[in-house]
Amino acid sequence: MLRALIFDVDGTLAETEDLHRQAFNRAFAELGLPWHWDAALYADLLTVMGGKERLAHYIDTQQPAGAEAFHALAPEIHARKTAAYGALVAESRLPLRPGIARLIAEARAAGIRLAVATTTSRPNVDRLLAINFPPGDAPFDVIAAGDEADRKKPAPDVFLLALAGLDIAASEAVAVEDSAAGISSARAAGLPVLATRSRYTGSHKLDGAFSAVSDLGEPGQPHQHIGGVEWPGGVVDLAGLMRWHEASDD
Ligand code: XBP
Ligand code: MG
Repeated sequence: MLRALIFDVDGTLAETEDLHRQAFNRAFAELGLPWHWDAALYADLLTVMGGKERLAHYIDTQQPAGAEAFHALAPEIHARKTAAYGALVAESRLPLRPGIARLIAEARAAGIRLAVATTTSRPNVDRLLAINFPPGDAPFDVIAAGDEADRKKPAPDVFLLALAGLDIAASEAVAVEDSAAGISSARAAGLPVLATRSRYTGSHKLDGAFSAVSDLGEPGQPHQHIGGVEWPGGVVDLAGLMRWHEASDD
């Protein structure tokens, strides 16, 4: 029986990733570091999940000017990046992706529980939810985020943490993800995955997902089907997910 949906955040709930990129650039500029990440470089760096880990990977692989300052400055860079990201999300009133609010509302109405499993830091999740849900009405029963898990995606840790918080088995939930590393992480935790491709995961193979689509879709605004299970009218809704889940139990 389907009892919960577990959502990734960056690229899945919202197109956050370019704001992460801009926030890193703001932090570099504030600290006088001569580094700048353009969209093409950021797409490459995104193979490493987690902002602190991504930064260390950049220093190790690109050895940019000023790299010797990195180790002493790393916590300060990341703290400034988190502050800048929060400001950018609020300034841009970053919306949820198509179908996310609808599916969340359908799940709440049906008593299906909701969780988040993300690599991003907890304040980033809180900020996105604060501008998209009324105060005191954030829909998630469980949020597993950032360093709360021992290992970042593609390790299964953060999805296992979400499942433990929900106190359910992986067979009772569906994960929603946008990246290859996220799909691997959820699959390693035993979860079936619905993939929605995002701006920065356009080139990712979405192998391992039982269905891959451009987004959840809305009535009158159908998604594009990419692979696997297809959804009537180009819209993923709770009824369709429940039908798929029941059939996959056979
Ligand atoms: C995507 C990520 C995140 C952000 C950066 O996470 O890799 O690390 O890019 O956030 P997900 P931090 O798709 O799992 O939500 O700087 O806070 O780590
Ligand atoms: Mg993601």
